[in-house]
Amino acid sequence: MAHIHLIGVPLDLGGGRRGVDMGPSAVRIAGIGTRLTALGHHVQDRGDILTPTPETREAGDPKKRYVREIHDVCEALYAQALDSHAAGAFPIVIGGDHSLAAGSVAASATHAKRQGRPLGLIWVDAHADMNTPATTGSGNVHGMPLAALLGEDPRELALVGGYQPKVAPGHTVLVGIRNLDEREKEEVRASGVHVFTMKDIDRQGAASVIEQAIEIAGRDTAGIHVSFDLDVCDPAIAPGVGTPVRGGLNYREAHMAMEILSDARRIIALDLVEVNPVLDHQNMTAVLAAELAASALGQKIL
Ligand code: 4U7
Ligand code: MN
Ligand code: MN
Ligand code: MN
Repeated sequence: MAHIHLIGVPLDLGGGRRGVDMGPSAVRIAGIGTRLTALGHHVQDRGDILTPTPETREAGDPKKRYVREIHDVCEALYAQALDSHAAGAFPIVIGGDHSLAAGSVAASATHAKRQGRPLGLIWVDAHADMNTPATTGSGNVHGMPLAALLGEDPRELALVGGYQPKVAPGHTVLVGIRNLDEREKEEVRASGVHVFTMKDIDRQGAASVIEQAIEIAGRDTAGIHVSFDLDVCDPAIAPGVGTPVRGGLNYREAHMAMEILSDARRIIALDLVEVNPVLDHQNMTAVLAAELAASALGQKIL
């Protein structure tokens, strides 16, 4: 049984559509805490990281909107999540937009480094989030956190925790990808990360793909951080996201991915991001997020 720390990050500065700041509340209301407690885990809700609203700030550089504020939130999250790791707890970070991963993954990377080994990262998303201020069309920082974790841009996010990079491309795996910007495609190809697109999942099956992802991210690493963007799921089961893309994981594929990750016993942290209650139907995307957390933490069908 695990000690689980829930950390809410009502960050709504990295995306283009308002509402993801309500994600942490929605996922709590969907019962994430009681679902995990029912599995026998000890669950402690650490509350929310204080986050400014966009209406009270200036966006600044149009190629990396609100990056200073996002940096500050990521540093605070870094400290909180690192605290959880140091206490032997398993942090579940509930977003909030995906730019928060520059803080949560940094904490997992530091925790791994303290054990003398690198971090494995599985990025489950319809998008690659590997834009930089030089390649972005939108200027939205939630399209950039993986670039920051692998490299040096946007530098405000790359430097969270005081060092860079956080992860090596050889230990980084993208799963479920189906929507890349043209210039972002070049970045992804040049980076050397392992990519399993939706086409790979269609051809090889979700089980095989997730098993390969665990093998790659788990090899010689201290553990695996899973950063799960709900938009990887098909909009039919996850309508409450800011950037829906057709042709995503179905209900069982999403759960099976989490079940296989749980069985492998290598995950050390989980992000659940981009839940947007304003665009949702009867909180179904938040309920899905809460259910997926339970599957990732040991809920068995039988
Ligand atoms: B998410 C996008 F242009 N690539 O950069 C961009 F298509 O965290 C989308 O995965 C980014 O939800 C999506 O703005 C970010 C766009
Ligand atoms: Mn994302
Ligand atoms: Mn996405
Ligand atoms: Mn700093």
